[in-house]
Amino acid sequence: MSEKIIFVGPPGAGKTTLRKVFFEGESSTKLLEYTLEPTYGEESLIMKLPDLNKDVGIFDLAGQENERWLDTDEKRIFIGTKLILVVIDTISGHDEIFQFIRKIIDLRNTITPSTYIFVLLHKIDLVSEKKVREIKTLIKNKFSNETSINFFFTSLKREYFTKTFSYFIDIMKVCLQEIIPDEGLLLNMVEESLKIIHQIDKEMVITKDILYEKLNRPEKLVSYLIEGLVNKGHIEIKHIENKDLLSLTNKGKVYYQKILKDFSYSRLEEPEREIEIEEQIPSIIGTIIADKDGRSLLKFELFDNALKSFISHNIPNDDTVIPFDIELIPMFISAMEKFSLELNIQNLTGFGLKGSNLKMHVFGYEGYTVTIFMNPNINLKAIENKINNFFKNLFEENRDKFEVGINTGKINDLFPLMETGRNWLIELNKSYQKMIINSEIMDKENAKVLYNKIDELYNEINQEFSITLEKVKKLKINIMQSIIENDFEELKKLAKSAQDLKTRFAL
Ligand SMILES: Nc1nc2c(ncn2[C@@H]2O[C@H](COP(=O)(O)OP(=O)(O)OP(=O)(O)O)[C@@H](O)[C@H]2O)c(=O)[nH]1
Ligand SMILES: [Mg+2]
Repeated sequence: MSEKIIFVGPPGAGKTTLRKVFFEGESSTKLLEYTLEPTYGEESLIMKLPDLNKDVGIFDLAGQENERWLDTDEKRIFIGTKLILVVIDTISGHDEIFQFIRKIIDLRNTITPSTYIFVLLHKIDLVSEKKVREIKTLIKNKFSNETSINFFFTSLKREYFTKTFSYFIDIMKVCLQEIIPDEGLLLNMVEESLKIIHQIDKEMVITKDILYEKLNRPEKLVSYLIEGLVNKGHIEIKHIENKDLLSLTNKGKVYYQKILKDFSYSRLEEPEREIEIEEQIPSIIGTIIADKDGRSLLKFELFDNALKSFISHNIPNDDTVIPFDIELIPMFISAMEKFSLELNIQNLTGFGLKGSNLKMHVFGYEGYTVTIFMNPNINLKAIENKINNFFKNLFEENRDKFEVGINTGKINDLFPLMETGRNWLIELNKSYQKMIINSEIMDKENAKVLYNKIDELYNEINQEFSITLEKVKKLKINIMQSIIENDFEELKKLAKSAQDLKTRFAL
């Protein structure tokens, strides 16, 4: 199986530099120092991901030949591409930027509508923060109705390097989405559910039959989700002339328009946040325990309102915070479980959902599901046993109380457990951090720091040591691959090799 990514953009925007730094292991400092020749025609390479049984072909198109790629029959090159990476220099004029993006959107819409577009507004080191903010606002106004497009602000200068690398990891993840069940599946599911809302919202009033037809999903699944959404007060059903007419309640309307964006990869909703300031996200934020029907019973949080604060968004120009109703998540999970055969899902425990700043994972226990919310970069495997043991004990020791909760809906007896849960979360975070500090485990946060260090290490090695330089390049490529493949064991080995190289050369 192979996927295709195309770099396209005006001449001199930085396409080849980005390609060489992130896919060929070259040093960013070196490439910023010595300008590359403009690209002629098209250059390509293949990134192999054996663990995922996939290859990704990466095509870099010469900016000087854009007429050829965009206005002649050669635009065929875009057909079947999973992702178009549009690289544009942020110092370019607004009109130039928007016209180029518009052109690519139109091209995508006509010849390859399922292709995702990522626009990298590159070299932000050369412009003021004010200019970046201005462009963000303009983009939001101009392109908010477009689908399957995302914008990132990037630079290869040291202070932006790790962030830009993170974007490339995200880009690769999107490119490989279908085959990373851990992160893609539930996201799709939530999106599917939101499509129901979206469809109803679009039509204002719709009969159940037409809705089934339009969504083209198993009828039972859709009706189950509708039932849940009616119970939550987001949808209402009116029975008129033998037809069930669905419409959104006001509550549902406000809610879902925001949420649709919360769980897409869109980062445009965060224009006020500066690129350098990384919000510190705790390793494990909280958990929700629900019964098999998706009714939440109990919530543990690291601190009061921890889940809400990481899952919600500040809406610009309007200080209201619209929280995502996390208690809907167990409902989605339960729906998936009930219809897993129809949806062709085999392994139900271990789903993940990645929002913009957190990731969730579902553990199944007899009669219950436990959803853990965490930092998207953590290495869950390292603490899986601890989590399992804690919940097995919890359910065993409090069986009666949980049963009362399930059977009568009365959960007062469970409340004292919240304190226990919080203390456990605090301890779990501490022990996770300890393992990281002691290098017993690697996680993605760590791996990104390592990647940055290796990119710098290149400069410290004398150019005559060409074999070592090749090793450094290879190391960079391997780290990127292992992050994409979620291979934390391999990352640990790579960290060790990096350390060896560092002690030999960074004297
Ligand atoms: N300041 C700054 N310069 C950059 C950055 N990234 C790339 N450059 C510089 O931009 C110039 C052009 O880079 P290329 O990668 O050759 O541009 P390209 O898009 O491949 O150009 P064509 O091949 O003509 O289409 C080079 O001098 C790079 O060093 C960055 O993040 N910041
Ligand atoms: Mg080039």
